[in-house]
Amino acid sequence: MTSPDSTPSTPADRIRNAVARRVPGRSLEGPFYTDREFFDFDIAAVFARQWIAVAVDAELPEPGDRTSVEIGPYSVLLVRDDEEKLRAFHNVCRHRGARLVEGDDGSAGNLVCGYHKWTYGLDGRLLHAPSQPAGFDRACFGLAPVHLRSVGGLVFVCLAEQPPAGFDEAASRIEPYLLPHDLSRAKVAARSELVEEGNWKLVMENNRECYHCDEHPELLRTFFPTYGYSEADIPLRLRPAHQRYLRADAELRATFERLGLPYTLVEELDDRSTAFRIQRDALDLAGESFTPDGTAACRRLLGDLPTARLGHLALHLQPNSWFHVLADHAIAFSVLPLAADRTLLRTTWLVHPEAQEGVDYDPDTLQRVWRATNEQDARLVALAQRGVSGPAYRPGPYAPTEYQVEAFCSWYIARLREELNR
Ligand code: 3BY
Ligand code: FES
Ligand code: FE
Repeated sequence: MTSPDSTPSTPADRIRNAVARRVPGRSLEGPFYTDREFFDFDIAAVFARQWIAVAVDAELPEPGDRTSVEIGPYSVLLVRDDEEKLRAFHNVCRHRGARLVEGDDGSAGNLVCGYHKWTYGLDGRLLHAPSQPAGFDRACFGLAPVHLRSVGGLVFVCLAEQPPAGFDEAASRIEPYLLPHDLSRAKVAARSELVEEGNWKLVMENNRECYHCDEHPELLRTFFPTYGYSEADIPLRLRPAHQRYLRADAELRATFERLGLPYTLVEELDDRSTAFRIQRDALDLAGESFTPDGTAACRRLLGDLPTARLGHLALHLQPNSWFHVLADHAIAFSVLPLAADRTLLRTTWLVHPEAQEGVDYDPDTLQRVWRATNEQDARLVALAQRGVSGPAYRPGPYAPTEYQVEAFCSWYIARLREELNR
């Protein structure tokens, strides 16, 4: 690789220059979304360093349950051990490196490698390695652990040896909002894995604004399109919706106060490592759920909450997740990079553990709005990817209502700077 003046430049130089050129308030230059070396750097600087949302507790309800998640080139094995504690390991056998658990979820007393049958306990200890010589020390070959934290039933892992500071503090602020919904005991009602034809950052940026929300007719039945607008910037055509929002919001606040539910907006989207936004927010129409008329999609309420009319608790975290937690169900979204131009969006729908499919909820009704919304977003992300991949693309300006997109990009650039200075 040579630069225009023919001095050799390394990938780190190209990334360093692009980071230095980044204009705040504008979208990122093309290579951030298209270039293989930038993608690899994203894995090193973000996905291998930060706390990454990968799953929900409810995906592994019983001891022995296991699942695996791919984070770029890493594969992480999640298991619930005999003490019901969730653990994460690198999904790599300590013999000759075979992938230990392939594919979907399952349950097992032990983890047996499919190659030469090395056998690990659910705590990662190597229990059995056939035909090794006397003196072979099994204690030296346990599975390599990965840091794991469950926050009110949402599972995060960190691949770094030394996780970034601040996560526990953020978790302790987020957890009180989540606990009334009792997500760690909830049941997975549905899951979807959508491969989007775009860079992971385009998926995230798209999630951080409602400037494009006209593309979501199903969602907009109940989701207020004024999300992200400051009072002064609300366009004329959204004023009637805003009036409805103000009324619903006032009523909701009274409910939250009465029930003692935390609801105030916490928005810490600055460049610190653990950046997040959390807020209980009103929904339109019946105000209960993401359905055509806003009424609950599931009759049994999470945590046996006393009313379905709680709007939605919206939680957005850097770098890769968002959640909508309602009275009747919750939806977890995690974004996992596959390649510079391909991204996996995992969506999980949760309901009360005793809610019965076909009796308390219809799975199609439960998923309809966000399946449609995800597909619509995937189309927009693919459009954006095609545009930014061409030579004519230049970074463009964010509108005020896209301030959370800017916050995401500036947080991301801060992570690249950290990595470049390491
Ligand atoms: O999931 C979200 O938070 C949404 C949906 C619409 C725009 N975005 C803010
Ligand atoms: Fe796992 Fe040989 S690679 S037992
Ligand atoms: Fe969208």
